[in-house]
Parts: sequence; C-alpha cells; structure tokens
Amino acid sequence: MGGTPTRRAFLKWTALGAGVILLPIGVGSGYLWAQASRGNVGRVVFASPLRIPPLASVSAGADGRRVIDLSVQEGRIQLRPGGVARTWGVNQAYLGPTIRIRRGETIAPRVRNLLPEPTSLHWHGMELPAASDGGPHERIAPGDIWEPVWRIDQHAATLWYHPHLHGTTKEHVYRGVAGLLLVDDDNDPGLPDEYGVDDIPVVVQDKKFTGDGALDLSGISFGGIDVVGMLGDEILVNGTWGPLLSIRRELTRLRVLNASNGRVYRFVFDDRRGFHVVGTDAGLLSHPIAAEEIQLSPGERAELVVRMRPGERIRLCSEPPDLTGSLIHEHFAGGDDRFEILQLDAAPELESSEPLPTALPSAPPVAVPAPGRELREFALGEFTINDRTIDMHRTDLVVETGSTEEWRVRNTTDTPHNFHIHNARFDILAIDGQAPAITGPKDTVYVRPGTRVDLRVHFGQHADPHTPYMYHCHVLAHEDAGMMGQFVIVDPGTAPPGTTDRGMHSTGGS
Ligand SMILES: [Cu+2]
Repeated sequence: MGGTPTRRAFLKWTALGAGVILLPIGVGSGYLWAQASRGNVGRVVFASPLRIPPLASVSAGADGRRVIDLSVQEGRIQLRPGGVARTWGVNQAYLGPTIRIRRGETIAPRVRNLLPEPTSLHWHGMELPAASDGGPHERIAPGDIWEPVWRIDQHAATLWYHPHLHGTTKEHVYRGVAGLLLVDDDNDPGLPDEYGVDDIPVVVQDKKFTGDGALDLSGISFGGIDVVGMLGDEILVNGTWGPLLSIRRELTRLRVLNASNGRVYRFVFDDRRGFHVVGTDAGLLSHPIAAEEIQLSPGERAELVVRMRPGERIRLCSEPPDLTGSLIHEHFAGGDDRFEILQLDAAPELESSEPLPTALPSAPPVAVPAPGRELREFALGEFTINDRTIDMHRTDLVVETGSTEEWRVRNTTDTPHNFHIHNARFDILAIDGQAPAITGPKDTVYVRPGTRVDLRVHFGQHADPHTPYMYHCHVLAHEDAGMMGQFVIVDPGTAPPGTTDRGMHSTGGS
C-alpha cells in the first residue's frame, strides 16, 4: 500500500540530497538549504492567554460506566492573528477536551464521526482490549458512532488520543484532532495538581500557515525536502499562537506533549534555569530528576515542574535538537531549528507550593522476561520495519498475556525515526549500550540514526487473537507511508491458526 509512493519519495529525497552535495555553492542548493531553516525566534508576540482545553464532561452510564461524548468535527477558529482557519477538533473547533479518568473506573467513550471522511480515535498509552484501541482496524465511517469500553488499570500518567487510520493519520492530527487523556490513581504524588492553575497541559505543535491564516497542508506528505514530512515554522500550544501563561504558585507542573507530525523539540527555558522531570510517557518517575533540557520526539510526553519567583518572566523554548543524522538529514529534519514556545509570567506575589516530594509513586520496573524468551529485533529502514511496510491482514508478532519481553530497535538509516508500542509500557534499558539519563515509564522512544535502543516491555493483559495492536514509527508521515507492524496478544499456548510468529523473520499472513 505505502510501498510505491514511499520508495518514490525516498528516491526523490535521495536525488535531492545528492543534488545538495554535488552543488555545494549552487544557487538551487543554497535556496533549498535556506528554505529548510525554520524557527520563530523574535517573530512571536506572546500576548494571547494560553488556551486550556476544557475537561471532558462525564456522565454515569450502566454499571457505573463513565460515559464521555466525543464528536470529531469540522470547525473554524483564529489560530494565528490575521485570519481564520478551517480546522478539525473534538467537541470544539480545534483539538479536544482533556479526558480525566481514574484507575479502577470503566470508561465508555461515545465517539461520533461528524467529518466528511472516515477516521478513528486511538488512546495512546492505554492498556486496553485491542478492539477498543482505536487503531487502523477500528474505522469510524462518517455519521457513525463508535463505543469502545474498558476498565482503566494502569498507573497515573499523561496520555493522549488522536486518529490512527492508515494513510490519513498525519492529516487528521495536523487539522487538529488530538487531546490529552489524564489517568489518576489512588496514590497522591504530592505534585501540583490543580488543572489549569498549577497543573498545565502543554500540547506543542508546529504549523505552517497560508497568508490568510489558514492551515497550510501542501507539504504534509513527502515529495519536498522534509525527510520527516511536514515541518512548520510556527508553533501552537494548546492551539494558541504566542501563548502567555500567568503563574500563580511557586511551583508549576507542565504536562508537555509533542503532538507534532514530525518535529523533535529540545525544550529549555530561555534563562537555562533548571527544572525537575517528574513523569515520562507512561507515568511518574521514581523520584524527580533535575534537568536543564529535555528532548521529545512526536508522541512523547514529559511532566516538568518549574519553580518561579514573584514577578519573573521566562520562556519555554526549543533549541536545535540532537537528531544525530548526517549533516544534510539533520538540517532537513529540523535539526537546526530554534523556537520560542510559551511565555510564563509570574504574578507579583505567588502562593506557596508544597515542597517537591523526594520520592514518587512510580510504576515498578518492568519485570525481567521469563528464561528462554527470545529477544525480538526490529530494524527501522527508510520507511519500513524489518524491510516491510504494514499489511493490515498480516500478524507480525504474537505476544503472550502476562509476559514481558526485551525488544531491540535499531535505526539503520540517516533519517530520524521513533518507535511506539500500543497497549504497552517499557523501560529503556540502554541506548547504544549506555543507560539513559532520564529513566521513567515510556511508550514511545526516539531512535537516533545509526543507534540501537534496548527496551524491556510490559504488555496489557487483554487476549484477543483476532484483533491486532500496532507498533510503529510515530513520525506521522512515516507511519502513514506504512512504517508499522502488528501484534496480537493471546493466552499462553493459544496462538491463532494461520499466524507464524518468527519475530523479524515472520512471513505469516498474506
Ligand atoms: Cu520514522
């Protein structure tokens, strides 16, 4: 499905890359090089109050189910000064409400597709039955309502939801279909937790706009100079251009989500002040870790706690990320780009905050796999995993309920990729053999060109031999080009007939 266009895009890109190499002082290459330099430093007026997504309203259904109505719809909104954009969103014009749910509760979203085309909603980071996962198999036709249901059984975490139809994910997310999904549990971590006051959603997206303020979708696929698909030169936070956050308390928790299609950010404050990382994708760390920067690739989250003094003004920025590709690939993947993202203005007097706790109620480390369980290896190719693109009728892997596994993911290319596993959380054991600086529960990891990451993966417990979960690159243009694989979870000894699970050498299905 994605094979031919993918290869064509790659060849076009390769030819372009060769052109840049062969014409180092040529006008054309210089133009392309300059065109790919993006950033907004000095161009943004931080004067719009940061939009805080409303909390989704919840009604009580049968058996105490928490019913949440979500309408995926078209809208119009001013995203940037100077015009109105036609957008998509959930229950509103752009982005969606923040869903807040507690461990032990049963959630029953009612997802109504009011768009003119099919979509889906995937609950990124959730452990849940495959049929409720909202991947490419759970297609919602225009006018239809999809009603998944599952019991929340995982640690507190900052998750999110977004469409996941094969081939159109990048466009649906880019138009604005995405939102946060916060899981709470019974452990009080002692962190700032008043939503919109000192517990702030920070959904970061890069965009391109046309002159009249509309979203520019022209570069959303390959075919240009972007090796990671579209990269924008403007930033929205929660759909706000030039966002300003008024700070009322000494400590503020920022739940940062990189909801961009292909851009990697290296978040820092403009005065290089330190902050504490308290959470990663799949939940809290075991203790706060002091840091001055944190890099997030598409789909990754981090919870940061920053301390401010009365009257201070600081900006959250993004410095050129460490992508570690070739010089050319780095440049065209956004590796030289610099952004100002969010201004934080502290009030003249700040309310005091509880001191930051020294220990946090983290998920336990993922258990060592049972003896004899083989390491699985995944080679990320240009837009392939183990030399293949997705086949929706092929089961690539079979995982047993209750098991943990070690997965090794290598990026064999010069192109930035990352790797996300559905219905799972994992610990990063090593990156090229070295322990990572920040260790916390994850579901998405950046895989630098030429490097190898070793993961220990815990899977959700719902057996369903017929409905697959996905693993894939979360650079949305790559994912849409077919850089995905499928696995099913079965009870031990019940691998479905017709599937052959041979890890990277699997040849099952079509
Ligand atoms: Cu990729």
